[in-house]
Amino acid sequence: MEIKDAQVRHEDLGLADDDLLRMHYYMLLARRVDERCWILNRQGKAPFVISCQGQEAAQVGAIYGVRPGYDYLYPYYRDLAMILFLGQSPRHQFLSVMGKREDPNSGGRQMPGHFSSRSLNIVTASAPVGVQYPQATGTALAFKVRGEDGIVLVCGGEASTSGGDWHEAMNFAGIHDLPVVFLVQNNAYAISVPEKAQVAGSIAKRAQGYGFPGIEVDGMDVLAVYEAAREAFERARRGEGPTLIEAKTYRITAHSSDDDDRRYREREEIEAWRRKDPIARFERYLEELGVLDAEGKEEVDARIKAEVAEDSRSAEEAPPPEPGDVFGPVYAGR
Ligand SMILES: Cc1ncc(C[n+]2csc(CCOP(=O)(O)OP(=O)(O)O)c2C)c(N)n1
Ligand SMILES: [Mg+2]
Repeated sequence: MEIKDAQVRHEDLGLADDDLLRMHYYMLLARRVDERCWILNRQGKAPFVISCQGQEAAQVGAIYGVRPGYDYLYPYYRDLAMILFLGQSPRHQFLSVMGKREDPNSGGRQMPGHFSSRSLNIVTASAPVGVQYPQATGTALAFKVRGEDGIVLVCGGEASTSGGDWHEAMNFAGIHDLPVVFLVQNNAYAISVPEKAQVAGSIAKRAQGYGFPGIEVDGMDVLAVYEAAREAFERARRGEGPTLIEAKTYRITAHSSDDDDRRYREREEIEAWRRKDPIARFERYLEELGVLDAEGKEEVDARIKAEVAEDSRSAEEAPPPEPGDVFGPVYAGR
């Protein structure tokens, strides 16, 4: 299979070198935090891990045009790179996977991947696949009713588009021209179910039936995703309504730490996708530009690894929840 390097060029998008380095930093940070989570899992310290590996370009490319704390994000469980970009720290992620009391998402009571932050406008998902879509659409309606120019980014995997919630949300957003962007991260599998057994036709083309644009984009190219998302956000801010973006990507790891993917996919397939790794691909582009050479790459990786090691260590030392915390914030107090 031919590997194409960044066909979208940053100059055409008005991005400066610093933007490129920032995108690279968050992609690599997400990868290193994710890898550390698997180590914590194998050490018996994190009972469950669900990964973003392979999807970092789709996530950073999309979130880069979101205004933290103003626009809203309805993420799904793989969106670690988005969460880090918006302002949660690696320590927050480690607190979450180890179920610690200080976990900012739920005080250690939810499964990992249920990201939330009031100050960052990240709204937690419920566990059933796809429930975030109508909720996100409701938030977009609120922006419209208030006459504010906020936008909502809502994410899910390709299998979430088989659920009724996705179609209801798409339809409602289309009727009311709501400022919501649907980002489907099509990673080719829903646990063991391959895309061809899960998705009829094209996801991107379905948007046409709901009266708004649907775009298919190379989800391994951070700049291609950035371009598509930025156009979608601008359209939403102009009051012209929703956009659907289908980012074609791949899940490099097993579905979760509870899944044995040797049962349903060939190692060669994973290796072929690893050769298209979105981070390595972007690094080749940056090297070609002269923005990041081998030495610079090593320096940033060493800095990230040190940050990850320190945050992991300090999260490990953090206390577990108290037994009484189980009665904590479930219902609003009087
Ligand atoms: C309604 C519902 N059915 C089944 C599940 C179990 N489940 C969790 S994730 C998942 C796969 C979803 O696949 P996809 O939407 O493609 O996202 P991916 O995990 O591939 O990123 C399934 C079936 C669930 N959480 N909710
Ligand atoms: Mg999938």
